[in-house]
Amino acid sequence: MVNDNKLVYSYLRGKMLIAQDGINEGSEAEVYGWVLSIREQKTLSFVIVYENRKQVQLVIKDKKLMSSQLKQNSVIWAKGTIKITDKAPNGFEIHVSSLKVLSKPKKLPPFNIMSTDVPALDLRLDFRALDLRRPYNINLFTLRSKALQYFREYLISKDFLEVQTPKIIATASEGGAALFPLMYYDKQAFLAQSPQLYKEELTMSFEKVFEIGPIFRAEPSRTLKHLSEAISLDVEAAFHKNEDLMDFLEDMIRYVINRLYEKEGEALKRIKAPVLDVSKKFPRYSYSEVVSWINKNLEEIHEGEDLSSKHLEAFGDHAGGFYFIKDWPLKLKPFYIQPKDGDYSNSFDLMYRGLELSSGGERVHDPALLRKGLKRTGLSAKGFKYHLEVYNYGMPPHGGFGLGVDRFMMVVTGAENIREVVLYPRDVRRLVP
Ligand code: AMO
Repeated sequence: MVNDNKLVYSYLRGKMLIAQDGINEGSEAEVYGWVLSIREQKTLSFVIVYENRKQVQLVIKDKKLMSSQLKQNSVIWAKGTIKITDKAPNGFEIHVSSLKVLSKPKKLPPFNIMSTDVPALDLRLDFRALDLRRPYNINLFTLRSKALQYFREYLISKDFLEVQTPKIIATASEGGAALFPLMYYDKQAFLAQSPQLYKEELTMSFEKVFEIGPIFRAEPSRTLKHLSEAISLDVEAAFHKNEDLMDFLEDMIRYVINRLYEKEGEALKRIKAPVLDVSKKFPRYSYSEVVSWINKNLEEIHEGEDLSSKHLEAFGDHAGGFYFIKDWPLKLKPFYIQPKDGDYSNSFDLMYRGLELSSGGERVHDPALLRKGLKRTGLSAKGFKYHLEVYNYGMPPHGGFGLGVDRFMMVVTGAENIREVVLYPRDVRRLVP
C-alpha cells in the first residue's frame, strides 16, 4: 500500500498514464482511474480500468492487493510494471505492485455497465452519469466531440468566424409557436429558438460566421427525433446563393464523415456504426418533384401542402442516403426566406433517409420585402423593430443553414432515438438529470 501523501493528482498530465520511460516492457507506471470490470482467476486477477477514456488492463497476482473495496465502479490508484501484450486493450498491461481504492461505490448500481443486455433507455437516463460509463457511450460521446472538432476545422479552414449570440431573446425568430417564455426581470422574454436573426445581422460585419449552440423548442410531442433543447450548427454567409449553400453543406458533411472514418475508425467499430457512403454527389430534388413522386407512389397530395413524416419516410426509402429537397413553397417557410418565382422559395432541407438534418436557404436582404415576409407569416413588424432597422444600413445578400448536431450524430452512430446521442436530453417529460 502506498502512503497517501504520494497520491498527487495532476490535472495537466494529458497523457494516458504516468509511465516514466514511456510504454515499454519493464517500465514503471502509475494509473488513476475507475474500474470497469474485474475477472478473478485462481492465481491472479484482471482488472480493467478506464483512465482518461482509455482502457488499461491491470494484472494483480498478490491476493493481498485485492481488497473488498475493489469493485466495479471503484476509483483506484495503482502502480506497477508494464508488460507488452496483444491480449490487453491498447497492447499492454500493468503488473500491479501497489494499489489503493480512492473512492468505493456506496450502493449497488441499478445496472451493470458491462452487461450485454442494454437496460431500457429511461432507466439509463435516470442514472445517466453511470450510463455514461458504459464503453459504448464513452466511444459515442468521444465521436460526438470529434465530429464537432472536424466541423470547426472545416469552417475555420473556409475562413468562417465562430460567434456566440444571445440565448435570452425578446422576440421569436422562427414564428410564434414552440417558444419557451421566461421572466427577464420585469419583462417577458424567451429562450432562443435559433440564432437566426443575429447570424444574419453578423454577415454585415463579418461576412461568414458560424455558431454551435443550443436551440430551444417547446415541442410537446414525444418523438424519436425532437428535443426541447437541441444543439444546432448554424452557418451564415454573405454572397452565397441557394446552390452555393447546398454545395458548402454537402462538402462539409463529406469532410466530417471522411475525417471520422480516417481518424476514429476504432470508436466507430466499437459502437457498430453504420457505414455511410458520401462518395457520390447528394441528389437534389425539388419539392415539386417529391410531390409528384408521392402522388405516383403513395397517395394523393396537393402542391403547396407540407410533407408529413409518412411522406418523407417513404421518399427517404426511395432516395437512400443523403439528399436535398429544395425550392419549398414560400408559405411553408419562415419570413426571412427569399421568395422564388412567386409561390416558391430559394430554400432547401438536407435529408438522410427521411430524417431532416438541416434546413436553410437564401435570405431576404431588402427591408421592404422583409416586412412583407413578416406580414405573410402573421408576425408583427413592431416586434422586429430593431432587426428591420438594421436592414436600412446596407445588408449584403446572404444565406445559410442550421444543421441539427444531435440528428447528425443519430445518422453517424445509427441511433434510432435522439436521446441516445445527447448527454442529458430535455423533452416534454424530462427535466432531470
Ligand atoms: P429548423 O427549425 O429547420 O431551421 O432547424 C434546423 C435544424 O435543427 C434541428 N432541429 C431539431 N433537432 C432536435 N430537436 C428539435 N426540436 C429540433 N428542431 C430543429 C433539425 C433542423 O433541420 N433558422 C433555421 C435554420 C436556417 O435557415 O439557417 C432553423 O432553425 O436538424
